[in-house]
Order: sequence, then C-alpha cells, then structure tokens
Amino acid sequence: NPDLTDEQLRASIAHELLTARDRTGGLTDCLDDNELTTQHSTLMSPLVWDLAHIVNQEELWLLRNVGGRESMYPQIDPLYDAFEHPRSERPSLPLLAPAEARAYGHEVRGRVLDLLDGVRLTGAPLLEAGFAFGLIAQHEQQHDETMLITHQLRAGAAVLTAPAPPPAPGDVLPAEVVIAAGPFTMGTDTEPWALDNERPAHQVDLPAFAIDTVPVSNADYLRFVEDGGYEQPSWWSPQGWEHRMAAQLSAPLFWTHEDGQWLRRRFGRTEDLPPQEPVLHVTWYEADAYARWAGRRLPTEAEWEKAARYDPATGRSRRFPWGDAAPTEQHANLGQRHLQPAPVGSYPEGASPHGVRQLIGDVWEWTASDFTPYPGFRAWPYREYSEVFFPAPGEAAPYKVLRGGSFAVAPVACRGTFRNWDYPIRRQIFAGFRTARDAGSGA
Ligand code: AVJ
Ligand code: FE
Repeated sequence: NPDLTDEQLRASIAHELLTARDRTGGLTDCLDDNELTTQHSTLMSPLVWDLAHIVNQEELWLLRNVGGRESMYPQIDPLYDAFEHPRSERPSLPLLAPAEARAYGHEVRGRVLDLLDGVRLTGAPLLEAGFAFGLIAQHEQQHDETMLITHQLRAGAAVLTAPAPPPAPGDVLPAEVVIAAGPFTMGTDTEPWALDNERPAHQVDLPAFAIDTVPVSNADYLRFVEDGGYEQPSWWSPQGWEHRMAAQLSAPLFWTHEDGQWLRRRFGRTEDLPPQEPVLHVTWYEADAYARWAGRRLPTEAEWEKAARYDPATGRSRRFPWGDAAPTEQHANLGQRHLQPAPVGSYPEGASPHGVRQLIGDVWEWTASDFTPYPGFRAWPYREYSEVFFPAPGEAAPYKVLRGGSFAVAPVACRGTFRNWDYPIRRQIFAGFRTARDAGSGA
C-alpha cells in the first residue's frame, strides 16, 4: 500500500512474511517425513523440495542480493534452482531432510528480520517500497498454493481441515452484465509489489462485451457433461479434441460417477458434487469447449481486467473490483481460509461497479488469452519469473493466462492486475472459468 509510513511498511512486511510461514507450516507440519519426501504426483515436487526452495529463494533475494551476504550453503543452491532440475527429477536429488529444511528456514528468517530492522526501504529499485520483501512473501505464498495442489493430488486420509465458506446471500442476479465499448487502463505502474508481467500500465480499447456475473458452477458444467459435451467434437477446438481423446477426459478431474450420483474427491474426502460451487479442475480446453456449447466464449484477459478494475463513474482502473482497499473476509475467499470455493453469488461486497462477483478469489479463471508481454515489458528483477514463459519469436504461445486467484491464493499474491499462466492441458490447479460474448456496438 503506497500510503504507509516507513514504520507501517516494515510492520506489514514482517506480517506478510509471518503469514506466509504460518501457511507453509500448516501445509507441512501435518505430514510425516515419509509423506514430505514422497513424490505424490509426477506433476509436483516432493513437499520437502518446496519447503527448502522457499527458504533458498529468501536467502538469495534478501540475504545475498539485498543484504550482500555470501551463500550460506553453496553446495545446496543448485538443488533448489527450479530451472536446473525439472519436478520429475527432484525426488532423486540429495535434498535436505524435513528437519534440516525447517532449521534452514528458521536460520534464514531470523537473519531476514534482522536485515529488515536496519535496511532502507527506498533508494534502489529492489528496495523501493520493500519490493524484494514483497517478492519473497508472494513467492512463498505461491508455493503454498503449489503445496496445496500436492495435498489435493495426494492419496490417503485427509490431514487438512478448514471451515466451509458462508452460504451465498441468494439474491437474484442477472446472468451477465454488459460492459460498454471504450478504453481502459490495463496493467500498472503504481502497484508497489506488482511483478514484471503486470507492468507497464497501458491503454486498451475494447468493443462492448457481456461477461457472466458469477463463475460457471458445477451444476452448469454438469449440464454440458450430461448433454454429451465430451462426445461432440464440434464443441472443441482441434487441439482440445485431440487432448480430450488422448487423455480420455470425460469430466473434471476428481469427479466420479457412482450409482447415478456425481461425487468429487477433495483433500482426501469424497463427497456429493456441490451444485452451487464454481467448477474446478478443468483444462483450458474443457473451459473453451463448455463456452462454445453454451453459445459463448472465454473472456479475453483484457475483458476480464476491465470487468474487474474499470470504474465507469471515474474512468479509472482500481486495484480490486470493490475499490482500492486491501481484501477483507467480506470481499473475497482468499488465503486458504476455506479449503474450497464459495458458492456462486457469494461476496456481494466484493462485486465490481458493474455487479460482477467473485472475480477475486474462489477459482482461478481461464481466459482466452495467451501469456504474452505487455507493450513496453521489461524483465525484472529476473528473466526467469516471466520472460522465459513468453512465446519464442515465431512460435505459438505455450501458456494461457488465468486471472483472479483461487481460495488457495494469499491476498499478498492477488490483485486486479495479477497474471497467472499454465499449459492449456493442466487441471490439477485450482482453475475454473466464466464465459463472455460480444455485445455489439449499441450495448
Ligand atoms: C506464476 C504460479 C506460474 O508456480 O510456476 C514460483 C510462480 N515462480 N516460483 C509457478 C513461481 C517461481 C509460478 N506461477
Ligand atoms: Fe519458486
């Protein structure tokens, strides 16, 4: 937040670092050493890798790059470089044991808090508004979401619990809202902890479009499944159909059909499919096919951001759908406070000026857009955060953009400008979607 005093900024940094570490503890202290060192899915690292990687990045960015210290354990640095070892190789590396990783975390964090006490939070780009500390708090929270995905993929009895989100208010909402044609500011120059791919701010002029008021629900999606959506190639893109056939997709991941009942497994428990919850665990290809079946399409990334940030009363793009204030429990389902998305229509206080709900939190939303740089993009502070994921010159973009954050994302790593990306075949992530359509010139 740009209006903090120096003292408040330091306190908020310490709070964000602590909040992230509490979550990391909640995701790892509940499992024994064997579970922490096992690879639960080839898509994921063993949890003990994430645990030490979080610490190694904190040491690298804060103690070495900001603090000017030497590497504490140079021999382990390559083990925790995500680009040196793909996830599939990580279980066979000589990783720190869980107790060693925790001790390393404790040691680094103590030194980081000492550094935070004395360092100037201005004067150098990496220090401006505490950016490097914000980067590290966001990084740990991103891995906390990754670790929660590992929990979802893990077999065996449940180890995590959290209260269910409150019920939706149940007020009658229009299915969609129309956003009039016109320019808006996309991206940011002012969000202090924005990552490189969210910058710079730039004008985008959009034709009128309509966008769903709420995310697509399980009940909505089930109609597509039961209408034979997975058997009808005309609803799918050619690559989507090819993938649907090769991977034998027939319903979202973690859904099962037994004795005429649709069930889904979540964090080690099997339960009836909750009809009013946003659909989760679909690939981009499934979202795209559903939208075509519904006579609609996915929103572009720019449409999503205009729906989430543009205030027609002032013409300004705000930080969040509800304004510039940081998210509270009344605005959005974030931070693993609940281990599931809230029913569609929840969080009226988090609605955008047009009345679009649940843009922030609940489920990541697939957009129609490829992950590409904004005009004027500059890689910062390291090429490997975003730039290496952009399409190579002359090649098709490998990643699609997701927006808005899920129930598993912390507020520190979620805002109206935040961009996430993944392969269009991925569905272990907490991804759902909403649909859109062109609204013509008169709307
Ligand atoms: C932005 C979620 C795609 O998890 O691969 C973590 C975040 N970058 N460590 C990822 C990230 C480096 C990244 N995503
Ligand atoms: Fe990382």
